[in-house]
Amino acid sequence: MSVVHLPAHTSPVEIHRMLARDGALIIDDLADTDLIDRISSEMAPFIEATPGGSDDFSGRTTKRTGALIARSPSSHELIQHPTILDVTGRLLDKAQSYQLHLTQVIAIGPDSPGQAIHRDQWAFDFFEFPDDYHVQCNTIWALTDFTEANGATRLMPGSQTLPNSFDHTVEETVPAEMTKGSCLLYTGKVYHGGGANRSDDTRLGLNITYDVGWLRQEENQYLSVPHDVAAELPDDLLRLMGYRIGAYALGYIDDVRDPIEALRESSGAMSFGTPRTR
Ligand SMILES: O=C(O)CCC(=O)C(=O)O
Ligand SMILES: [Fe+2]
Repeated sequence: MSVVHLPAHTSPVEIHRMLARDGALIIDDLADTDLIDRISSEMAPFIEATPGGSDDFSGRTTKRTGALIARSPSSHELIQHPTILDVTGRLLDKAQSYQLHLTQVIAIGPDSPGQAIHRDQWAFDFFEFPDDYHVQCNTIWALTDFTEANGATRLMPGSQTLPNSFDHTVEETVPAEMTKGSCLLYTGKVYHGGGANRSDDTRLGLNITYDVGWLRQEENQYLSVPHDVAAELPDDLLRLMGYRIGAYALGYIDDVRDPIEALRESSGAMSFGTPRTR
Protein backbone atom coordinates (compact mmCIF):
# COMPACT_ATOMS: atom_id res chain seq x y z
CA MET A 1 0.00 0.00 0.00
CA SER A 2 1.36 3.42 -0.87
CA VAL A 3 0.61 6.83 0.66
CA VAL A 4 -2.28 8.48 -1.22
CA HIS A 5 -1.54 11.81 -2.96
CA LEU A 6 -4.32 14.39 -3.15
CA PRO A 7 -4.27 17.63 -5.16
CA ALA A 8 -4.07 20.92 -3.23
CA HIS A 9 -7.65 21.88 -4.11
CA THR A 10 -9.18 18.76 -2.45
CA SER A 11 -11.94 19.70 0.01
CA PRO A 12 -11.26 19.34 3.77
CA VAL A 13 -14.23 16.90 3.96
CA GLU A 14 -12.58 14.58 1.44
CA ILE A 15 -9.10 14.97 2.98
CA HIS A 16 -10.54 14.06 6.38
CA ARG A 17 -12.34 11.04 4.91
CA MET A 18 -9.11 9.71 3.42
CA LEU A 19 -7.11 10.52 6.56
CA ALA A 20 -9.57 8.59 8.73
CA ARG A 21 -9.36 5.68 6.25
CA ASP A 22 -5.58 5.45 5.79
CA GLY A 23 -4.14 7.34 8.77
CA ALA A 24 -1.83 9.24 6.41
CA LEU A 25 -1.85 11.07 3.08
CA ILE A 26 0.05 13.69 1.11
CA ILE A 27 -1.42 16.94 -0.19
CA ASP A 28 0.72 17.86 -3.18
CA ASP A 29 2.15 21.36 -3.53
CA LEU A 30 -0.08 22.87 -0.83
CA ALA A 31 2.37 25.69 -0.06
CA ASP A 32 4.12 28.12 -2.38
CA THR A 33 7.80 27.28 -2.72
CA ASP A 34 8.58 31.00 -2.08
CA LEU A 35 6.99 30.71 1.35
CA ILE A 36 8.90 27.47 2.00
CA ASP A 37 12.19 29.18 1.05
CA ARG A 38 11.45 32.12 3.38
CA ILE A 39 10.82 29.75 6.28
CA SER A 40 14.00 27.81 5.49
CA SER A 41 16.11 30.95 5.42
CA GLU A 42 14.57 32.35 8.64
CA MET A 43 15.32 29.03 10.35
CA ALA A 44 18.77 28.39 8.81
CA PRO A 45 20.87 30.05 11.57
CA PHE A 46 18.89 28.24 14.27
CA ILE A 47 19.23 24.88 12.49
CA GLU A 48 22.96 25.53 12.09
CA ALA A 49 23.29 26.10 15.85
CA THR A 50 21.22 23.03 16.85
CA PRO A 51 23.13 19.95 18.03
CA GLY A 52 22.26 16.43 16.87
CA GLY A 53 19.80 14.39 18.94
CA SER A 54 20.79 12.94 22.29
CA ASP A 55 19.46 9.42 21.70
CA ASP A 56 18.89 6.94 18.88
CA PHE A 57 15.16 7.64 18.71
CA SER A 58 15.55 11.37 18.05
CA GLY A 59 18.56 10.60 15.83
CA ARG A 60 22.15 11.53 16.62
CA THR A 61 22.67 12.98 13.12
CA THR A 62 19.18 14.50 13.04
CA LYS A 63 18.62 18.07 14.23
CA ARG A 64 15.31 19.18 15.73
CA THR A 65 14.89 22.94 15.79
CA GLY A 66 11.73 24.40 17.28
CA ALA A 67 10.08 27.63 18.47
CA LEU A 68 8.97 28.47 14.93
CA ILE A 69 6.42 31.01 16.11
CA ALA A 70 9.16 33.13 17.66
CA ARG A 71 11.86 32.43 15.09
CA SER A 72 10.07 32.31 11.76
CA PRO A 73 7.30 34.87 11.19
CA SER A 74 6.69 33.32 7.76
CA SER A 75 5.82 29.98 9.37
CA HIS A 76 2.66 31.46 10.91
CA GLU A 77 0.93 31.11 7.56
CA LEU A 78 1.59 27.34 7.46
CA ILE A 79 0.76 26.89 11.15
CA GLN A 80 -2.64 28.49 10.45
CA HIS A 81 -3.18 26.99 7.00
CA PRO A 82 -7.00 27.01 6.61
CA THR A 83 -7.23 23.57 4.93
CA ILE A 84 -5.04 21.96 7.60
CA LEU A 85 -6.95 23.60 10.47
CA ASP A 86 -10.27 22.54 8.95
CA VAL A 87 -9.12 18.90 8.63
CA THR A 88 -7.61 18.99 12.14
CA GLY A 89 -10.91 20.23 13.60
CA ARG A 90 -12.70 17.34 11.90
CA LEU A 91 -10.21 14.70 13.07
CA LEU A 92 -10.10 15.96 16.67
CA ASP A 93 -13.82 16.65 16.87
CA LYS A 94 -14.47 14.62 20.03
CA ALA A 95 -12.62 17.21 22.14
CA GLN A 96 -13.93 20.72 22.84
CA SER A 97 -10.81 22.36 21.39
CA TYR A 98 -7.44 21.67 19.80
CA GLN A 99 -4.13 23.50 20.09
CA LEU A 100 -0.63 23.61 18.71
CA HIS A 101 1.32 20.63 20.02
CA LEU A 102 4.71 21.39 18.50
CA THR A 103 6.57 23.21 15.73
CA GLN A 104 9.88 21.67 14.69
CA VAL A 105 12.17 21.58 11.68
CA ILE A 106 13.51 18.02 11.42
CA ALA A 107 16.80 17.99 9.52
CA ILE A 108 17.89 14.43 8.75
CA GLY A 109 21.58 14.58 7.82
CA PRO A 110 23.48 12.32 5.37
CA ASP A 111 24.18 8.80 6.71
CA SER A 112 21.39 8.98 9.30
CA PRO A 113 19.90 5.56 10.03
CA GLY A 114 16.12 5.10 9.92
CA GLN A 115 14.14 5.99 13.04
CA ALA A 116 12.36 3.24 15.01
CA ILE A 117 8.80 2.69 13.77
CA HIS A 118 6.41 4.23 16.30
CA ARG A 119 3.12 6.01 16.98
CA ASP A 120 3.31 9.70 17.86
CA GLN A 121 0.49 9.40 20.42
CA TRP A 122 2.85 7.30 22.55
CA ALA A 123 4.19 10.69 23.67
CA PHE A 124 1.20 10.75 26.02
CA ASP A 125 2.81 8.22 28.36
CA PHE A 126 1.62 5.32 26.16
CA PHE A 127 -2.00 5.84 27.19
CA GLU A 128 -4.24 3.65 25.01
CA PHE A 129 -6.79 6.03 23.57
CA PRO A 130 -9.87 4.40 21.97
CA ASP A 131 -9.47 3.68 18.24
CA ASP A 132 -12.10 6.28 17.37
CA TYR A 133 -10.69 8.99 19.67
CA HIS A 134 -8.00 10.94 17.85
CA VAL A 135 -5.79 13.11 20.04
CA GLN A 136 -3.36 14.53 17.51
CA CYS A 137 -3.07 15.53 13.89
CA ASN A 138 0.44 15.84 12.42
CA THR A 139 1.79 17.63 9.41
CA ILE A 140 5.25 17.41 7.92
CA TRP A 141 5.75 20.08 5.27
CA ALA A 142 8.51 19.26 2.80
CA LEU A 143 11.09 22.08 2.98
CA THR A 144 13.19 20.06 0.50
CA ASP A 145 11.93 17.36 -1.84
CA PHE A 146 11.37 14.12 0.11
CA THR A 147 12.79 11.05 -1.64
CA GLU A 148 13.28 7.49 -0.49
CA ALA A 149 17.06 8.10 -0.69
CA ASN A 150 17.16 11.30 1.38
CA GLY A 151 15.05 10.03 4.29
CA ALA A 152 11.41 10.63 3.37
CA THR A 153 9.17 9.76 6.32
CA ARG A 154 8.17 6.06 6.18
CA LEU A 155 4.63 5.00 7.07
CA MET A 156 2.32 2.01 7.35
CA PRO A 157 -0.93 3.32 5.85
CA GLY A 158 -3.94 1.62 7.42
CA SER A 159 -2.01 0.68 10.60
CA GLN A 160 -3.96 2.97 12.91
CA THR A 161 -6.03 0.22 14.56
CA LEU A 162 -3.26 -2.37 15.00
CA PRO A 163 -2.28 -3.21 18.60
CA ASN A 164 0.63 -1.36 20.17
CA SER A 165 3.95 -2.97 19.25
CA PHE A 166 7.61 -1.95 19.19
CA ASP A 167 8.39 -4.65 16.65
CA HIS A 168 7.28 -3.13 13.35
CA THR A 169 10.07 -2.92 10.80
CA VAL A 170 11.00 -0.61 7.97
CA GLU A 171 10.13 -3.43 5.50
CA GLU A 172 6.46 -2.96 6.45
CA THR A 173 6.57 0.76 5.55
CA VAL A 174 6.43 2.87 2.40
CA PRO A 175 8.18 6.22 1.84
CA ALA A 176 6.22 9.50 1.74
CA GLU A 177 7.97 10.82 -1.35
CA MET A 178 6.81 14.35 -2.13
CA THR A 179 7.87 17.62 -3.69
CA LYS A 180 9.02 20.68 -1.76
CA GLY A 181 5.89 22.53 -0.56
CA SER A 182 3.80 19.36 -0.24
CA CYS A 183 2.34 18.34 3.10
CA LEU A 184 2.30 14.89 4.70
CA LEU A 185 -0.70 14.63 7.02
CA TYR A 186 -0.93 11.73 9.49
CA THR A 187 -2.73 10.85 12.70
CA GLY A 188 -1.16 10.08 16.08
CA LYS A 189 -2.18 6.43 15.64
CA VAL A 190 -0.44 5.51 12.41
CA TYR A 191 2.91 3.68 12.54
CA HIS A 192 5.76 5.60 10.93
CA GLY A 193 9.34 6.82 11.37
CA GLY A 194 11.90 9.14 9.80
CA GLY A 195 13.66 7.42 6.87
CA ALA A 196 17.36 6.61 6.58
CA ASN A 197 19.24 9.28 4.64
CA ARG A 198 21.52 7.61 2.08
CA SER A 199 22.06 10.80 0.05
CA ASP A 200 24.66 13.57 0.34
CA ASP A 201 22.05 16.18 1.23
CA THR A 202 20.07 17.03 4.34
CA ARG A 203 16.33 16.29 4.27
CA LEU A 204 14.39 19.17 5.80
CA GLY A 205 10.80 18.78 7.00
CA LEU A 206 8.70 21.14 9.08
CA ASN A 207 6.69 19.14 11.59
CA ILE A 208 3.67 21.08 12.85
CA THR A 209 1.39 19.03 15.09
CA TYR A 210 -1.93 19.85 16.74
CA ASP A 211 -3.43 18.04 19.71
CA VAL A 212 -6.61 18.13 21.76
CA GLY A 213 -6.93 20.98 24.26
CA TRP A 214 -7.04 18.75 27.33
CA LEU A 215 -3.62 17.18 26.83
CA ARG A 216 -0.24 18.68 27.57
CA GLN A 217 1.61 20.24 24.62
CA GLU A 218 4.93 18.70 23.64
CA GLU A 219 6.51 22.10 22.89
CA ASN A 220 5.79 24.56 25.70
CA GLN A 221 4.50 27.57 23.76
CA TYR A 222 4.31 29.85 26.80
CA LEU A 223 8.09 29.68 27.28
CA SER A 224 9.22 28.96 23.69
CA VAL A 225 7.72 32.27 22.59
CA PRO A 226 8.87 35.19 24.77
CA HIS A 227 5.96 37.16 26.25
CA ASP A 228 6.92 40.38 24.49
CA VAL A 229 6.76 38.50 21.15
CA ALA A 230 3.50 36.74 22.11
CA ALA A 231 1.88 40.06 23.07
CA GLU A 232 2.27 41.24 19.45
CA LEU A 233 0.57 38.17 17.93
CA PRO A 234 -3.05 38.12 16.75
CA ASP A 235 -5.69 36.54 18.98
CA ASP A 236 -6.38 33.59 16.67
CA LEU A 237 -2.73 32.52 16.65
CA LEU A 238 -2.46 32.97 20.43
CA ARG A 239 -5.55 30.81 20.93
CA LEU A 240 -4.03 28.12 18.74
CA MET A 241 -0.86 28.29 20.86
CA GLY A 242 -2.92 27.49 23.94
CA TYR A 243 -3.74 30.96 25.27
CA ARG A 244 -7.32 29.91 25.84
CA ILE A 245 -9.46 27.78 28.10
CA GLY A 246 -8.95 24.27 26.69
CA ALA A 247 -12.18 22.77 28.03
CA TYR A 248 -14.55 23.96 30.80
CA ALA A 249 -11.75 25.39 32.99
CA LEU A 250 -8.42 24.05 31.71
CA GLY A 251 -5.62 26.59 31.62
CA TYR A 252 -7.21 29.58 33.31
CA ILE A 253 -5.16 32.33 34.96
CA ASP A 254 -5.57 33.54 38.57
CA ASP A 255 -9.26 34.47 39.13
CA VAL A 256 -10.52 32.19 36.34
CA ARG A 257 -9.49 34.65 33.65
CA ASP A 258 -8.82 33.78 30.03
CA PRO A 259 -5.00 33.69 29.57
CA ILE A 260 -5.19 35.88 26.50
CA GLU A 261 -6.78 38.61 28.61
CA ALA A 262 -3.96 38.34 31.15
CA LEU A 263 -1.30 38.47 28.42
CA ARG A 264 -2.82 41.56 26.80
CA GLU A 265 -3.30 43.32 30.15
CA SER A 266 0.23 42.69 31.35
CA SER A 267 1.67 43.87 27.97
CA GLY A 268 4.97 42.17 28.61
CA ALA A 269 5.30 42.79 32.37
CA MET A 270 3.52 39.93 34.10
CA SER A 271 2.53 41.23 37.54
CA PHE A 272 0.03 38.97 39.16
CA GLY A 273 0.85 40.06 42.73
CA THR A 274 -1.12 43.31 42.68
CA PRO A 275 -4.92 43.12 43.08
CA ARG A 276 -6.65 44.26 39.93
CA THR A 277 -9.42 46.82 39.88
CA ARG A 278 -12.18 46.05 37.41
O1 LIG B 1 11.26 13.28 10.33
C1 LIG B 1 10.42 12.44 10.02
O2 LIG B 1 10.24 12.08 8.86
C2 LIG B 1 9.54 11.79 11.07
C3 LIG B 1 9.97 12.07 12.47
C4 LIG B 1 9.10 11.43 13.48
O3 LIG B 1 8.26 10.63 13.18
C5 LIG B 1 9.22 11.79 14.89
O4 LIG B 1 10.20 12.39 15.27
O5 LIG B 1 8.30 11.44 15.67
FE1 LIG C 1 6.86 10.31 14.76
